[in-house]
Amino acid sequence: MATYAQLAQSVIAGQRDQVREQVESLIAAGNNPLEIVSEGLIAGMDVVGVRFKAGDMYVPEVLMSAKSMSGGLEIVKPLIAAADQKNNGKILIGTVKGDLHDIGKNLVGMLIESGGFAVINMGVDVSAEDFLDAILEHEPDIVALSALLTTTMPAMREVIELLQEEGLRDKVKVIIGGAPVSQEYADTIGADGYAPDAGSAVELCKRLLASSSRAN
Ligand code: B1M
Repeated sequence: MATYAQLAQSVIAGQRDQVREQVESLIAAGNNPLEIVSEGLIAGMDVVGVRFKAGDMYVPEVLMSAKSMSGGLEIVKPLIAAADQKNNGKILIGTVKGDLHDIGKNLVGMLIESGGFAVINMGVDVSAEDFLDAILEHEPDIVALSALLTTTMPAMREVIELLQEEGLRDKVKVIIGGAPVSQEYADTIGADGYAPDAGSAVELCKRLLASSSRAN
């Protein structure tokens, strides 16, 4: 059986096939899928982030690591999503305009789904107008916005402002997350909540919908 450290190392090295094999062996040995994600896949990606920042890794290598991580996530997804199938509400999730990072957003979407919510994943580089169109079409309870770049954080404010202009702000909750985002930023732009990680995002969705159903 692979170890979490070996799995993290394969993510760092961008070895997609090896990552998939190691995830499968960890699952076969009875390891918890969420622990495989946090102790192996995310742990590897954290090292990639540090090396990328230090200039020891370049974009093509980071992309290989990202693809490896996604390959591993594909395998654990059905195991996590099968955890709880009841329908707690509908969540629309996307990475905001100008931002192409999707690993964290997909992980958040996956865990929210496993928390019993229906999830519509809009992908990356989603403009405020596209969020608006999707909100009108799908009527979600919550919109979850992800941003990984300080330069794309203002696009979250644009979504909230557009909803205000269209008179829809009180029809849908808006929550935000991503490495550079904070509770303080959520308060500044008038979001309904902030979650630092995927697990907290599930709790936040549950809390927000419980309080809105009490208010109705
Ligand atoms: Co980029 N990148 N990147 N990158 N990249 C970061 C974010 C960076 C911090 C690296 C660094 O310098 N240390 C830096 C941003 C600096 C800043 O603005 N503060 C950076 C940069 C600068 C860039 C480029 C500009 C580089 C360039 O081209 N010169 C460029 C921008 C492209 C663009 O978006 N327009 C770029 C490109 C890329 C790749 C394409 C190569 C690749 C993305 C591939 C992909 O996503 N498909 C990439 C990657 C992989 C990273 C790092 C290394 C890893 C991100 C990741 O996937 N982490 C990242 C460094 C780092 O964060 N350590 C970096 C794992 C993931 C599980 O965590 O995404 O944080 P995370 O998600 C967490 C939480 O944040 C939270 O929950 C998740 C799970 O717990 N969360 C939410 C996320 N979204 C949420 C939404 C919610 C709630 C919680 O809704 C309510």
